Amino acid sequence: MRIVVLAGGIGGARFLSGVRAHARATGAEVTAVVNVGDDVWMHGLRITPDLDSVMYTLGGGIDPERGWGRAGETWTVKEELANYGAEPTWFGLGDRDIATHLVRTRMLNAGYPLSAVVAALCDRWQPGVTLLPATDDRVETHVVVTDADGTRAIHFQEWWVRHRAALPAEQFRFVGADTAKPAAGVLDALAAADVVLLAPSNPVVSIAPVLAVSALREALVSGSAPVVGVSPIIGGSPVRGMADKCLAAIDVPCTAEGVGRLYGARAAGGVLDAWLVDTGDAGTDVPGVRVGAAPLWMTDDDATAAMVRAALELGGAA
Ligand code: FO1
Repeated sequence: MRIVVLAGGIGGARFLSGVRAHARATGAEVTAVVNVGDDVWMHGLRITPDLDSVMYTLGGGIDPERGWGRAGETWTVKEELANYGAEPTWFGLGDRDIATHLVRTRMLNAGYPLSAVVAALCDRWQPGVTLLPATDDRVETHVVVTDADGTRAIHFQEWWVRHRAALPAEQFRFVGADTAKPAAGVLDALAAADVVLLAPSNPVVSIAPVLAVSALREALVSGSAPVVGVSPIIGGSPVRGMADKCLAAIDVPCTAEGVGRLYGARAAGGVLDAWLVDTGDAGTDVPGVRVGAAPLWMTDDDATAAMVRAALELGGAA
């Protein structure tokens, strides 16, 4: 069986670890199509947070508490940059992590597409799934905010890290999405898929920027593979991160039902065939979508693998 997973960063990485566990037990092949909307230039280096969270998590290099960056990290370069007053000082680049960004930036500057960079980095990390960026083009999530300086769009990382999403987001813009094309390998993976899973990632700033690549969304909705989403909201709260603040910004209720309706039924212009919610949200109703319930707390790989099996069964792909 060929499984394609659309995913963001930290929650997506944890989910993919369970998908990989299921694949190892069943011989399935897994391709992860990962959000690039968080990507950013910092100190002249191209940073790709969601791709790195997935690569480090599946490759065994992640710092498990943070969910980003490397385990056993040191921060000497960050401190030295701060001593020079080199802004931004609010974004932490670890010494080990910087090596990844240096290799990436050098390859991008040499003309390699991001998908080739990811493949090269994964040569070292061996994540055990095929890792693809949603697009090789520049798509960045910018957030429209208003504060004493007036109304302006700031990069997602500034909103998320510098302001801890405390500035109310008025709008999310996926800059570049209107002309971005799916990365090399993405359309082939979707065409060959037996099932497509939407990871329980942030629906607004992780899954939406992936679906904003129009040819990717088109391939998803016109493909033959069932599309099964896994709710990132349990009992009205996000499993992790600040999905509640993102959903509030677009007036979507922070519920499994609200997110399921945001994604919508494939037959009604949305993308879902099925929607897996936590057992506590079993009454969820999404018109035109088959709703199933299973425990959604990703406490370890076995628990997550059980979620994956439930999602595959719900999609009729087990
Ligand atoms: N998150 C923080 O809260 N503070 C940081 O200083 C920070 C630095 C950072 C560096 C590299 C990287 O790949 C991720 C980093 N993140 C940091 C996490 C990042 O903002 C988020 O993981 C994603 O963008 C949201 O999913």
